[in-house]
Amino acid sequence: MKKPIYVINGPNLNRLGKREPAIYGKATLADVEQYCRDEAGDFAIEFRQSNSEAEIIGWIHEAIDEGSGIIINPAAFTFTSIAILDALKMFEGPIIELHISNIHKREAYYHHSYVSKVATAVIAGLGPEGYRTATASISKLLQQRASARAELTAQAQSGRCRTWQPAIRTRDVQQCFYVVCGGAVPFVMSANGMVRPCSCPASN
Ligand code: DHK
Repeated sequence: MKKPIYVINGPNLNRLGKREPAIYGKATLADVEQYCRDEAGDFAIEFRQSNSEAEIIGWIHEAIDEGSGIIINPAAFTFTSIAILDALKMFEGPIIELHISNIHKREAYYHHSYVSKVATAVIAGLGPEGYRTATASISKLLQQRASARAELTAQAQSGRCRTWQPAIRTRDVQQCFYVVCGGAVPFVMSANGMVRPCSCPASN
């Protein structure tokens, strides 16, 4: 069973649709939730919104154990919360930071994001449609990672990766996949069957 994608929304987004429609559009939070469900393919969606920093951190912790990917619109906490950054650092899957408005075109206090330090990607300025783009992108990324891991496991089990010791093989595949490379397909199979990870020191 595939783990769900968590879509976490920060403060004031419960007022979406009524809140500054010139900036945030007329779509409601329920509308953008449906956009995510429309684009999620065979991934389930855990869609949450809170005006509480502690509650958002609790959901990130939940996603660490139960989730495959995180889409987060931290709203104003983007620019204030090291606590949310620290929580996201513990998440091993892809993280997409999402903003309805283009924060870089707005007031200076919207320019420095703590979350961007740990995000796999940042989407800003596409309006409520950004939720569709983020969901389609993260589910594609997760599928790519799953097929890369399946390919690597097949290679490892087929014994073609002569450079990997069985014990190391399992650990390094896991480690490289999440920590070092973080890309969709982190490894290249060379002609002699050797698996050459990007720049993973563990592979040497
Ligand atoms: C939402 C907010 O609430 C603001 O604090 C951010 C973000 C922008 C958005 O564009 O989705 O600055």
